[in-house]
This record gives sequence, structure tokens and C-alpha cells, in this order.
Amino acid sequence: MSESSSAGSAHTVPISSIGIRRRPRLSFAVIGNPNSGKSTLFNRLTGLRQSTGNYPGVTVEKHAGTVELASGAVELIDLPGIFSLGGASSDERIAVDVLLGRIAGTPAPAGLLVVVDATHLYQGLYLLQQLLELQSPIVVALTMSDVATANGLAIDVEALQTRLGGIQVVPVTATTGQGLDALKEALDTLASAPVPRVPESWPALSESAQSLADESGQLSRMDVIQGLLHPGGPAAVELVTQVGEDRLQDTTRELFGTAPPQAEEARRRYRWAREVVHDVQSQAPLLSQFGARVVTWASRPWPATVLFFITLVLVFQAVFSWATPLMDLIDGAAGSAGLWVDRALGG
Ligand SMILES: Nc1nc2c(ncn2[C@@H]2O[C@H](COP(=O)(O)OP(=O)(O)OP(=O)(O)O)[C@@H](O)[C@H]2O)c(=O)[nH]1
Ligand SMILES: [Mg+2]
Repeated sequence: MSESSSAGSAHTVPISSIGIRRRPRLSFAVIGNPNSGKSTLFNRLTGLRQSTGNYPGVTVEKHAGTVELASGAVELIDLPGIFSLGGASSDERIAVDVLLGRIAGTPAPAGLLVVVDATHLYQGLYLLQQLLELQSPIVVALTMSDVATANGLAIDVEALQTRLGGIQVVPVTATTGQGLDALKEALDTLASAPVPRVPESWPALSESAQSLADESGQLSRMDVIQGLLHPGGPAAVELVTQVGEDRLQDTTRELFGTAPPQAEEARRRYRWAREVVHDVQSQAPLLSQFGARVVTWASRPWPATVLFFITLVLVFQAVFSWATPLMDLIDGAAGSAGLWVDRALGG
């Protein structure tokens, strides 16, 4: 019997090689506009470590998975795509409920991985402003970076980070995994990242909501914002119960005047998103866009293989056919030069 298999041998196994799944410490939500690349990114990050179920009482699927980061495992929850936090569809309500920790068995996320499509930055920034109100640490994954580059769109990531108050922005191509290492590093420090600044677009809303939340002692700032922006909705009813009708009406008048609250919100948030896009995004001239598209197309497997064989054929053709007239020309020139030298020497 070999020594290693004998009963009494001291054979140590590194704990990391034992196939026991560690219990995730924290949970982060993956949130963004529909079709922005959330699930593709989620699948890349979590691989096969995924589970699917339903949220209680609704038919919306819950997708959770575990991502291994340098400092340990973290749970990711892939939320349905939404355009804003105020919508009434079941997807939108589930997303908000998960973010606010209102779903039994799904604790409020410790941080948000906000997925923004680089080719639809304007739209992504609208939702991002609303998410900033949650005061939860955020990292932004700028997906579709490959498509943006091919279309000649350049985003100044540092300038964008500055406009977002220092939130980390990581450009990625979710389909190829490019930029994933940098994203994992950002996720690794997400839970301890500072809470984001209130949105520049409407600080008065954040401040008023915070005062009402403090007064009520029961509601979160996000609950109050939902109540202020959606009069008649369940959050507004709760807000009236907590702070009283008069207090709510005073705040509503100060914030929105006579405008419908959601129209005022759209006006302010879209104006800010437009300004940011103007400051951080540039469009390359048409000629270089065409060049970039040709390069992207030519680097795909099929075109690249075909181009390789065409180049080979051209090289053969150049050596065996096109070289003949050139060689004849050189031969002729050498013969004429020889004759000339011969004659010059008097031969
Ligand atoms: N070129 C490119 N395509 C991408 C990228 N990320 C996602 N896609 C493609 O975009 C499409 C939508 O991606 P999903 O991951 O399903 O988007 P989603 O945000 O989960 O969509 P919903 O769940 O419907 O909101 C798919 O066809 C992906 O292959 C990317 O970075 N680059
Ligand atoms: Mg999805």
C-alpha cells in the first residue's frame, strides 16, 4: 500500500480545493434598462452558479447567482429591465420592492450594479438618477462598448464619473467578457464604497424627502419620493398617514408648483441627462466611423478567414504570374545594358 493512501498518513488539502459552496456574504442587485445587457453580464459573472425561482405572489422570475470576487463570494440578483422606478407594471414594482428590501426572503441589496447601455446613455442616465436616491453604493457597467466604438461613439469615462459624483464607471463588452476583471475589482469594494451624492438634477426633491422621512421615522427617503411623485398611490397614502395632509401639500407646492409631479420630474431629469451626454459623449467623423466598422467586420471569424485565403491566393498569383512580365523587363534591360557595354568596349 502506498504511503499516501495509508490510514494514518497526514495528508492536508487546501480548503479552497474542497467543493463546498461558501455562503454569500452580501447581495448586489443588477439593474438597468430593458435590453441593456444585464442578463448577459449576470451570466458572465456568475457562470453556472445560478438559481431561478419566482418572487412570492407574482409570476416574475427571480434570477440569483454567485460571483466569486477576490475577497469572497457575493450574491447577484438579476432584476427585470425597467426604464424608471415609478412604473406600475409588475416588473417595475418587483424591481423597486427588491431594491427597498420589501420582499420576504430577499434582503435589501448592499449595493447596485447599474447596467447602462453605452449606445443609449441618455436613457440610462434617467434611471440612474432615480437610483441615486436610494443612497446605496453603486457601480456602473457601461455595456455595448464594442457597438459604441463601431458606431464612432466615444464616452469620456473619467468625465462621466466626475458628473456622477465619483461613482465608478467600468466599460465592458458583456458578450466577450472584455472589461470583466475591472468590473469584478469594482464589485469587490462596492459594499464599502461611499454612498453616492444626491442627484444634481433635483437636490430639492432629495432634501425635502429626507426631511419628511426623518419626521415620519418610519419611511425611507425613497418611499417618500414615491409618495410625492405619485399622488394617490399607496406610498402617498402612507405618507399622509405619517406626516399629515397639510405638511404633504406644502411640500408638494414647494417642489412642483402647479405642474404634475411626474411631468416636472421628467423635465428636470431629462434636462440633466442631456447636459451630461453633451459633456461626456462625442461622435467621430463619418469617415473614421466607416473605417472602424470595416475593421470590426473584418476581425470577425468568417470574414477574417476568407480575407486570409484571398491574401494567400494574391501572394501566389503575384509570385507565379504577375512576376513574369517584371522579370522579362529586368532580363531585357540587363541584355540591352550588356550589349551597350560590349559596344562601348569596341567588341
Ligand atoms: N455587442 C454587444 N451585445 C451585447 C452586449 N451585452 C449584451 N448584448 C446583447 O444584447 C442583447 C440583450 O442582452 P440581455 O443580456 O438579454 O439584456 P437584458 O438587459 O438582460 O434584457 P432584459 O432582461 O430583457 O431587460 C442580447 O442579444 C445580447 O447578446 C455587449 O456588451 N455587446
Ligand atoms: Mg435579462
